[in-house]
Amino acid sequence: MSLKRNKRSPSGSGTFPTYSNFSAENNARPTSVEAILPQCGFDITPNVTIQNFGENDLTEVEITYSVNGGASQNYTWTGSLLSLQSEIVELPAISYVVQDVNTIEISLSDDDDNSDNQISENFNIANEHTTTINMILSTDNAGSQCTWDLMNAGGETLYSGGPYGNNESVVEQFELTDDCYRFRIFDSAGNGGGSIVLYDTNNDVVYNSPGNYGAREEAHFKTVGELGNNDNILSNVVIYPNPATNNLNIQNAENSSIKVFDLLGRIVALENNISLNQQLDVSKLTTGTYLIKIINGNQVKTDKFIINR
Ligand SMILES: [Ca+2]
Repeated sequence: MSLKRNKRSPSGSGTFPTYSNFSAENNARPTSVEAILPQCGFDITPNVTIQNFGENDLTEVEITYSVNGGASQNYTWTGSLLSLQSEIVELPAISYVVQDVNTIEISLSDDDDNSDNQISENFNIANEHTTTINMILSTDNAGSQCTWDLMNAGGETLYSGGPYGNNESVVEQFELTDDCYRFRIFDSAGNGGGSIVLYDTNNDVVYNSPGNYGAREEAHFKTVGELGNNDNILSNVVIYPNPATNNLNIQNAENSSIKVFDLLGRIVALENNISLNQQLDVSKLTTGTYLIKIINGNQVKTDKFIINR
């Protein structure tokens, strides 16, 4: 079905043009769910984009959502969206029991077209790392804005640090037991800070940022004491450089497939049967954070990398 859009002159003080000839008068639809990074099972606050796909202004939508088929929560969005305008709605935190693969299902209240009211998104359990984690943090010219913490799945803070002086280099080592953890980095001014990397004793990166973490970012990871016993043929995979500019090297993943996703979950690169020292051309990817999934048989390794130019 094609949709005719008759553009009229913008009216009122807004600059958004008005459209007409929609098949429905009152019609909202969810267009995307922001990708959810691997999780330990802490409450999540999903972000869903809703769009007015009807003729009339959209002022209220009831959003119902649940994770892994658990208890539903409702949230009533109110606002004002003209035809085709959209808005990102941050839904209140929802608790759930984490599984290897998790699904959030979101639906909007009944309107003139209920066929487009549902959307869902999958996210994985946190990646596995060794029980010793190293952190290197470099503060910028505003080290007093920088703090961080590390919490176990029970919600207990085991390590924390900051605020710091300017242009300091901070090195920490976390000795952990088998559990799932949440690391968080904060900037009290909301504009990020210096670079930071967390990595395990196999040199696998747990979290890495050149500093553009805004007010905060977080990374979840599981620890497994016996990791590295070659039961996972992807445990020696090395992905570098990070941040990358034009090429990304994927080493020790011979014959695997790789898929690269943007944070909206869209596949932006795909390569099958890769070589031992595979080079992936990422020159066409825009600046930002990406997920790379390496698949070999039933083994999967997921990592995050940044394109920075
Ligand atoms: Ca609808």
